[in-house]
Amino acid sequence: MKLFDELKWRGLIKDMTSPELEEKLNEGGMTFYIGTDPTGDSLHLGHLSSFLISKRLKEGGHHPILLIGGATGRIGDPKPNAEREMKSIEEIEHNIDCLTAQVKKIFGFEVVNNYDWTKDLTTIDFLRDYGKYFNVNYMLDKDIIRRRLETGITFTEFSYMLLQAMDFYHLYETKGCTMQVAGSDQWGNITAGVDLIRKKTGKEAYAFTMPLVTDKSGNKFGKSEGNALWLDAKKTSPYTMYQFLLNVEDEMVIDYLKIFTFLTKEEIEELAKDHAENPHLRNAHKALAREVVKFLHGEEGLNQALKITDTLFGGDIRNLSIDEMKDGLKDAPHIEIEDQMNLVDVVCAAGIAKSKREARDLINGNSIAVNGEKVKDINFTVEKKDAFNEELCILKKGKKNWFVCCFK
Ligand code: 545
Repeated sequence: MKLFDELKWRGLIKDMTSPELEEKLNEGGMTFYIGTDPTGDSLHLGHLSSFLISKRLKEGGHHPILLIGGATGRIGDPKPNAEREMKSIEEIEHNIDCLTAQVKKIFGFEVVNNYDWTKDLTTIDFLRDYGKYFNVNYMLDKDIIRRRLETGITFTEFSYMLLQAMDFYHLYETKGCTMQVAGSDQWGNITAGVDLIRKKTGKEAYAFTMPLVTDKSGNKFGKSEGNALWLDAKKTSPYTMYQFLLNVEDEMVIDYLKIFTFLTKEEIEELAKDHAENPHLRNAHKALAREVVKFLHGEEGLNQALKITDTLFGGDIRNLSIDEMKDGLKDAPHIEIEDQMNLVDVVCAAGIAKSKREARDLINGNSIAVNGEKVKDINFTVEKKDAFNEELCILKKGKKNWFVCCFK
């Protein structure tokens, strides 16, 4: 399949600057860039889709540049509703370091920082060499700016689009970069760059955006209970990422396979068929979770996610390290117990049984395991010295109901 058709099929093209781009994309050989501001110390799942495009384009014979917005991050891309809080320089610098390392690690592409070519530009030169190319009416007509006119916008944020436009022009001049790619929220900033290049050089540059990824109700994808799913394994473990993807909405799983994996059209169509016929097998979900976790965290991260998943699905908790236990059981009920406590009381305290009698019945019925071993003795004492790392005592009821006891 040709690159353009493939991107279309995956649902990765929303707006394009010109229809010529189809052929340009298919031909290969363009240098392009995608940018991100250091507003956080890690990318999350919501950003991943547009960064993955850079890999797809690279495979199609184009040359990627990843830009970290050291300059633009000091200003803040206007949000449609309100002015951003300015971040401290220390925080921005920290985020730049984290993000640069992260994108290098995940994508291995050339990374540039726009602070390098803007920090020495004087205000006078800025106004003469760039400001003069922007009619304020043109700027006011940009979607985001229009949406901010009611609530107001500072001159600082209003100027943001000029900085992003300057970047495109700079990369065009210094690196022969002729295309910019991003999520659709960036359309205004991107076209400002295309227009600047045309005005300053008389030449045409290109861009396309991809739709922002959403869930089936149209909400931004990539948050679970208000928490972002970070690409940094220290912030979101491979297991947590795996579980999130394993549980995406059935109606969306095929779309996500197209957006987030490098599986081929044939493979995805096969999974779509399987998902339609045997939804309970969750093969499409498993493929999505497996592919994304493997891409982000390698075989090792995937194996860890699978090991925790399998263990919690009826396996032996002793197979896990203490960190894996904590990771896998972070959403399980947690209770505090004394250093030595009768199992019957622990079972009640954990809410596993409503009465001592019920607790005894469960223990007698062989339903309770402590630290991986079935306990049938109702006089059993749960003791700190037997706990994992003398820290965690793990109870299981039945096959896969887990409870974590921590000592006071
Ligand atoms: C700055 C200078 C340039 C080109 C681009 C930029 C950044 C751009 C922007 N992009 C977004 C972003 O989010 C914060 C990430 C936190 C670590 O604001 N003005 O920086 C997102 N971008 C990826 C996609 C996006 C966009 O990084 O383009 O659409 C999200 O999917 O919102 O010369």
